[in-house]
Amino acid sequence: MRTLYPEIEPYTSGMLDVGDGQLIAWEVSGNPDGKPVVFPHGGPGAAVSPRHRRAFDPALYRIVLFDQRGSGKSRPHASDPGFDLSSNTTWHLVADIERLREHLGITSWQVFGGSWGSTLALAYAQTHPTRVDELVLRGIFTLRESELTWFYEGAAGQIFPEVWERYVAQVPEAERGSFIRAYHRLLNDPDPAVHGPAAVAWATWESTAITLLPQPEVVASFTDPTFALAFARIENHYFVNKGWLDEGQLLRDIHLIRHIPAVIVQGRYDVCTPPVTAYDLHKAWPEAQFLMIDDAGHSFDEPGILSALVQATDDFAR
Ligand code: STX
Repeated sequence: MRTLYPEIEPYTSGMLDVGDGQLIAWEVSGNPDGKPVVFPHGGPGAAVSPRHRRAFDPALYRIVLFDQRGSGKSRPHASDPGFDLSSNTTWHLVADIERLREHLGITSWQVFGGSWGSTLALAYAQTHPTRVDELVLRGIFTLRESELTWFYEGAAGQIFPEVWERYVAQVPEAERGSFIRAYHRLLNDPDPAVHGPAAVAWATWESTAITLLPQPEVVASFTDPTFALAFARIENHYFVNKGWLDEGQLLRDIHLIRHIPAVIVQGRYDVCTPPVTAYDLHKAWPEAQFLMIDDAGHSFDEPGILSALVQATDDFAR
């Protein structure tokens, strides 16, 4: 089993102005002359963490982490009162990654994304295929209707009924026809007594269901009220808008990137983004290495997932 590389600090960092009043927080760690890799984080609306640097050999990689618009250390933050989500779409994020690449003087790079990060990695690669050296994709999510319905409208609630019940309890009975819709109203209500508990319930549901075994410290970190509000608002905004993607678009357009070396890592017991999507991607893209981890859930930190990811980054660097 492979594990994370030792802790490292960034050797440079900054805030990139991407327009629309948005500043994107970025950092670079590892070897300045190493192989470039960029890490689109999950959610959308989560953030990068120092642990993410450690999926890459710091002697071999130039590791670029950034927080997407409205998330993490980027500013303004989606928890700010009156935050405007209108310039926050999949295609704005794709353009931001290009802007960051140019800002750092990188010709092309590996793209390493899990969960929503896999969605964004696929969208970026299909838009700018010449800029992508390899793809490492984990916990595949393509934002199809069936994927949203599974996790946010009730089916997955049968696996974690006691947590699902708390997600449902936030929504008045008359609005339970679509929880994504109902949460859109709650999360964007200006009253903190309305949006606050809704955000925590949304983030509790998702963070509980992403690990194979209970991880109270994971739930605690993702239900911090400020983190939860940005995470829930941004995710819900993307889901109400179907990610600004045609249904099935990212699988339909695999032909644009089939020549790029890729690894797909999927946990068998991933309740958040269940294996069917990774399997659909594998069928559309048989050239990509497909690894089903039989004893893992969704999270980056599942031991079997992490081992496969580190092995993949090592293999691509050597
Ligand atoms: N959302 C899946 C996703 O990207 C559909 C995701 N879920 N939880 C996370 O990311 C964090 C662990 C990063 C909070």
